[in-house]
Amino acid sequence: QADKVYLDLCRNILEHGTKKEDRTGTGTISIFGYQLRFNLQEGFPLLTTKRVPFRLVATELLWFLKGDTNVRYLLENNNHIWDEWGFQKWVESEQYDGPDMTNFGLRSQEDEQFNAIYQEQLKMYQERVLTDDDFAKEFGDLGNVYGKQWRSWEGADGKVYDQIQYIINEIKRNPDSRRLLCNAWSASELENQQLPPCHYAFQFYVNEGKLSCMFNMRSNDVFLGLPFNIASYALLTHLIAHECGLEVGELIYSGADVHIYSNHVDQIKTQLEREPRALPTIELNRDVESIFDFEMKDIQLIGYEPHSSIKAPVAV
Ligand code: DHF
Ligand code: TMP
Repeated sequence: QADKVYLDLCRNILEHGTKKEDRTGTGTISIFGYQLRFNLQEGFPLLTTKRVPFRLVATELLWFLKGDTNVRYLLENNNHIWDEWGFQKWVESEQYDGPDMTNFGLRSQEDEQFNAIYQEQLKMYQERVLTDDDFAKEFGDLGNVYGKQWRSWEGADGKVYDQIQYIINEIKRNPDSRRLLCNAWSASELENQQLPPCHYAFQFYVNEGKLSCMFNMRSNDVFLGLPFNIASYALLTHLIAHECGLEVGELIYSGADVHIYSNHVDQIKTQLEREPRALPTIELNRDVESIFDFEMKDIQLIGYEPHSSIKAPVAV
């Protein structure tokens, strides 16, 4: 079911999407405006038509929930999905004096020789973030991205607001609220973010003892980003339902510029030929009460037997 609606979206883009250039210089096929719905009672919506690395989804979400914005935590957990954006900050800084890394994302795909040099520099960057505190503080930090906006939003009044705690308190006290919302988009922060939020807002809804979530994306990489984004918000809904003593309801995705990168089209076509399998389920450690205390070991994915993974380059 989760795979079906996802693959329908892919087919829709391939059939009705139009060519659109983009910031990264890769080129996309794009549509504007699309909604997906997942009934979380029917299973955990982790795609089965390719392997989606759940551990990376979960450690990224725990990183957001800690309020952390530094890739050091991700590296310590062997999660490399944000490396390119930290590395970009480093090589564009005045202190970087290694080989020219201009446009490293595209060049590393096209130029074998450059790729070797890039991989070497990237490795040095990762090593320094892990071992050098001052370096990590300056160049491992992605700026005021999700973790900061979710947990310590800075108001015009100079005060700091925890949007996740607010949501949890309100769900417990006033579940009919229509203000169970977290906003990551801030006009005044765009310059201080290595990548302005793609999933920029989400809202919860409680009815008949079930917790539903709707999340909004201004821009969505359908092949690499979207399977992660669906699983991440599904997990967040499970975690909040767990703390608030609710069942899970529906997950609703709302995307604006929904695109397939030109160098992902063959991979999508491969995936479209595959038969969806049964969805896994999720089990959370009952002994953990606060969602802020969850660790990877408290989150179990059960019965995940996907088709093999499909590799694709990420556009930087
Ligand atoms: N930029 C772009 N162009 N697309 C994105 O999806 C994206 N996502 C970001 C940051 N910037 C982005 C954060 N999330 C991967 C998945 C999610 C993600 C970043 C990267 C990714 O590359 N996934 C691979 C596996 C990577 C691995 O095993 O390390 C995949 O096959 O799903
Ligand atoms: P943009 O800032 O020019 O829109 O580029 C961001 C790209 O990253 C775009 O392809 C969307 C993609 N993306 C996702 O699809 N999901 C995510 O969670 C993130 C962070 C990025």
